[in-house]
Amino acid sequence: MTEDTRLPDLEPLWMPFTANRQFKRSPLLFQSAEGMYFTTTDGRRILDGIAGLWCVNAGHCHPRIVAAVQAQAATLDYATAFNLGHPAAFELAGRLTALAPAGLDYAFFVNSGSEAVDTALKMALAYHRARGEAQRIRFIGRERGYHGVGFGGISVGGIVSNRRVFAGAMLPGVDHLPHTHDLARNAFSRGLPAHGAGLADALERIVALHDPSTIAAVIVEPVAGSAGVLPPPRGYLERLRALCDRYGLLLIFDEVITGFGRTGTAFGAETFGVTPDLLTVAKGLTSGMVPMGAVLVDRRIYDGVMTGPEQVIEFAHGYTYSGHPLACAAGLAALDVYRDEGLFERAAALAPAFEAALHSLKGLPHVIDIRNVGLMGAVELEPRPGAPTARAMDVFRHCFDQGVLVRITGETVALTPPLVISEGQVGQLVEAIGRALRAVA
Ligand code: PXG
Repeated sequence: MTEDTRLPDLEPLWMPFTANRQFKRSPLLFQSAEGMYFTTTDGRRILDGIAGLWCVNAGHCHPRIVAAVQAQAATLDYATAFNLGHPAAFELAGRLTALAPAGLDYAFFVNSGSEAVDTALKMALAYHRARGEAQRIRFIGRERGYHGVGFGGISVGGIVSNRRVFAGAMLPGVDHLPHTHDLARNAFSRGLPAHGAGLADALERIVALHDPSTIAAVIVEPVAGSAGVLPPPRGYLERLRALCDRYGLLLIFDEVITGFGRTGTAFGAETFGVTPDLLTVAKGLTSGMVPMGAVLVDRRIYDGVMTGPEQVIEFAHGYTYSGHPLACAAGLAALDVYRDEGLFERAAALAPAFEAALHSLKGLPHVIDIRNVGLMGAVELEPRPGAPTARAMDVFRHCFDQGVLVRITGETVALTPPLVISEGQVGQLVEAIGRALRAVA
């Protein structure tokens, strides 16, 4: 229990993905935010190295997004998206599909990345069934994949600790590709690693094992995010695409993290030149201002599902808050900001300096790998013997004490700053990590 009387009682909140008891003994709370900075309840300014949680791509409290949400809240607070609607939802769908790779011509709105993933999986089943291939019910995910926390998402996901407790209750018929993390061959790669395209060929073995005609879709993150920033080996995504085409499987890219400029273009699909059949987004869609996700869908899939009598619902799926007016207002304003401030181009322009700064940490104590693509970066540490993740947690705390927020996933320190970051601030982030690494050695 906290003794700071300025804070409310912390006990009643069951915190997500948090060691609750430890946190409540030494809480860290934010009071406000602006641009690249948070301010804590005890008045410290913290440079945000992780865009909130890979989402605030336009920087905190961007005035244009704030104004759009405020105006929307005072005009139309809520409108159901079932059999009714409001113009902003249709407008945002048009803006998103225009931004997406050619062919992804439809958008379905949800409220989170987890919902986007489960929606995409259901769309794959609906599409195959509508084509008379109802036996295609299996999904293939990937080890170390993170696809949110719905039952679909944890089933295709490959983060062991997120699955363990629920292992008996997941979707049946799911298999996993091997992950692409290969320290022996790829450590300290700059950008996409050279080795590992052949790991995609495991799909051929998995497909043969289960009979290709039972598989609905393959889902991967173009760059695995939560598993510690694992950029795809050169040629890997192309091979996955070719194999999916060969066996009639849909390819889903989960771009909840890689969407909206993170890799230097609108989507990882564009950066890596591989177009999926379904593409999930969330986070940066509203620059984190209002919860919202979406599935961007190939025209073939939409057309395939639009069958049967016209008065009958074609896809029995949706959420009370699908296309919520506040989320749509935030999404439209965020897309305006990304365009008018050239933030995707800015991310691409800054990426070489980001890469150079990050790789300057090579040689510091216990650094066993450094990875980067666009404005995503990771420094992997050697685990402390007998105390897994403890070293990385110490780095987190040292950085925070220096006024810098980084993200720890396992033994990896991740950086994924707002796209408005300056080169000087990139330097500050990396210097703080460097000092922390020396201090915790
Ligand atoms: N897919 C991907 C690729 C994600 O990264 C989700 C789906 C789920 O989104 P929601 O909105 O349901 O949380 C995510 C979420 C981390 C971290 O630090 C990353 C996420 C969530 C929490 C922590 O790595 N990504």
